[in-house]
Amino acid sequence: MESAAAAAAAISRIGLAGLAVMGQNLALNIAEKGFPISVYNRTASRVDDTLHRAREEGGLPLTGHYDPRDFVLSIRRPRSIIILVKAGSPVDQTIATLARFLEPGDCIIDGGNEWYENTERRIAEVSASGLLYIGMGVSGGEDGARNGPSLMPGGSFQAYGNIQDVLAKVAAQVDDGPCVTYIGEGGSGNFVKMVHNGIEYGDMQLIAEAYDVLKNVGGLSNAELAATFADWNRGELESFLIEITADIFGVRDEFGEGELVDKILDKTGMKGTGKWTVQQAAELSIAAPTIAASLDSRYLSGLKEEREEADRVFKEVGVLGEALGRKRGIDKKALVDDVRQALYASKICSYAQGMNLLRAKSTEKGWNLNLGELARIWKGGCIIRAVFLDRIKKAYERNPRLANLMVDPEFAREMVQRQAAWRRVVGLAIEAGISTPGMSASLAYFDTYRRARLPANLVQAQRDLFGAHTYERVDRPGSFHTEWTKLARESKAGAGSLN
Ligand code: NBP
Repeated sequence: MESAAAAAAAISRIGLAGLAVMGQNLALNIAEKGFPISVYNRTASRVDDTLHRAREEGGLPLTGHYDPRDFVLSIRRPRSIIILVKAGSPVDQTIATLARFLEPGDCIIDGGNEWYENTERRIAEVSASGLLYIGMGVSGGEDGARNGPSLMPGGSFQAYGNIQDVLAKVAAQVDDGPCVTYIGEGGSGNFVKMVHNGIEYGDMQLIAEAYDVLKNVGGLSNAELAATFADWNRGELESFLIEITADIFGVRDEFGEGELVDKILDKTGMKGTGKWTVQQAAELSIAAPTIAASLDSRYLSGLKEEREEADRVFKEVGVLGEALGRKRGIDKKALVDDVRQALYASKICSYAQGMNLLRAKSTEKGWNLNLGELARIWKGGCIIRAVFLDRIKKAYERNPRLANLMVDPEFAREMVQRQAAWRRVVGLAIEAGISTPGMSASLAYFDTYRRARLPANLVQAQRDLFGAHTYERVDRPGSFHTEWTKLARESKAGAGSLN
């Protein structure tokens, strides 16, 4: 009955279809900001839940609809409808359900974690009926959706203009504005969200490694870890992920002794955006070793039973010698300080990789992405929000053509200041048999990128020897090929052996 009245009056400013965790919370956020909203969901009970919450929260301007036609007709034209359903075919099905009632100039905004090419396909499909389309990354989980997410809308600029006022109000607010900006054409909004998630994988892995080293090399207790992360959150590492990590160490287990974190099975789940990021990095020939290491770590974590068996096998053959495990007489305070610095330097490398991936894709697709502006809209609302992002924003403002974040003069200085601590932590972990794939990958990335000469000359020589792939020389132009084997035989015949 609520829906019939709304349909007749067509009063809603915007519509939202898909009322699971994200949709329900974003709808309440939009309503709370004073924009009358119509909501719809395939299963009616979620509409009821949302209406119930809107009433409980003081009568927010939200109308629920059980029929897609009523839902569409209840929205003021040109209509803007956000879809927040499971990515993939549910999005196509939802579009098909709603498109029958939409009119030229109306816009569909998919807020899911969608593969960017699906968005580009849909842009082309709906344009045949005069409909506009936006693929919008939404980050911040349930809490972000309800209280202010980071929003990454890409696609129709005209459609963005129609909802700019709504997005600016519902997004998280930081010192330099709302955490939303028009990202670019096509599927750029989804692509940027995907890389955001890849960077998030990297951040979480680096934090987990810091925890591993502090706990298993330094012997820190959960209480000490909670205090350490809380302290780090007051400095250069201040961020949502560091803050929640501090909180996690303080939560007691309700079923037994100790803290809950120790009772959690060490198997990390994933939904695919990290894998897509690594696949895209490979497609575009962009090195993203820290993000790739975080993905590999999730895969290896999944092999719980195999790891338990390997633990048994290697213990039996005596791998756990004196050198491995906790160090005796370690200076905890010094270790904590070193790990903080290693984490910060590793994080710079990881963001450099994500940003370079975004730039490469932007060049390929002509998206004209503004990297500084992307860093700005990630400062609030999203999972990777951090004080540090303001520094990244400024680095790209100083030099929009910056080849790599690491060579920004400020970041370069910070990395050099931290490199001794960084090397100590990675070295200590290697010696103790504690794997730090993210920190090690970041350090190797730094050490590879900063060297004017690499051993790639030898690889080129090998390629030329077995495949006649040719090589260039450092001292003259052109492409060269050498009869390596023949010359090597000749020189061997005339030379003595090494002894
Ligand atoms: P889910 O990804 O769990 O999807 C559930 C929603 O999809 C329900 O509304 C469900 O309707 C609807 N749906 C499905 Br499943 N199949 C459908 C179909 N064939 N036709 C119509 N509707 C269908 O919801 P979520 O966790 O709220 O996430 C929504 C999107 O936001 C996803 O793309 C997700 O990746 C992304 N995201 C999630 C988070 C997060 O923290 N959860 C964060 C950022 C982005 P029903 O009620 O009728 O089954």
